[in-house]
Amino acid sequence: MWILKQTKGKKKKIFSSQSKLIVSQLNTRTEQRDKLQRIKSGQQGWMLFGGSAYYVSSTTKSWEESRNDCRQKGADLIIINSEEEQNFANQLKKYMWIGLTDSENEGTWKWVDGSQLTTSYWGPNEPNGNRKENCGDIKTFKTQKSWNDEECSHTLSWICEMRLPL
Ligand code: MMA
Ligand code: CA
Repeated sequence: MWILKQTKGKKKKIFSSQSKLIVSQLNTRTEQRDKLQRIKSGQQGWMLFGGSAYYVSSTTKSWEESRNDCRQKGADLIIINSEEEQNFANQLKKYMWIGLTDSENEGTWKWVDGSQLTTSYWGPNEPNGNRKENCGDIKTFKTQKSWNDEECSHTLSWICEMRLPL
């Protein structure tokens, strides 16, 4: 809504606080749209696969710090919920953190969105770290069963996943 303000006999048009809020919400939405557009166009180094965008780091960090980086990008560590997605991640041929942890309850592996692990792709003899290794990574990527449990403080590359709006 416009408001007409009378200042020293002069009529002045100003925005009401409600209008200002709408303008700022529109600016936020415009920024979000443009950011998504840059991600979808491949300009930002994200790869598109099956309705998500993926980002593979070029540096290494602990699992927690890797996760923080993903979240700061509006994403999270990858959640692998299909064979296609597992194969996609493997062919990147990188030893890297994924969004799996059993830190909360030893032996109960969960994805970063809180969902239970259904189909798993543990490498031979993995997971083997018991209470010492509570974070998941892709390690033996030459075979489909590539996951390993690792000490969370270990520094590795990581892969973020951002679900894209339909
Ligand atoms: C490393 C470490 C473990 C993994 C073994 C497999 C020596 O430890 O990555 O998590 O299980 O290698 O050989
Ligand atoms: Ca292990």
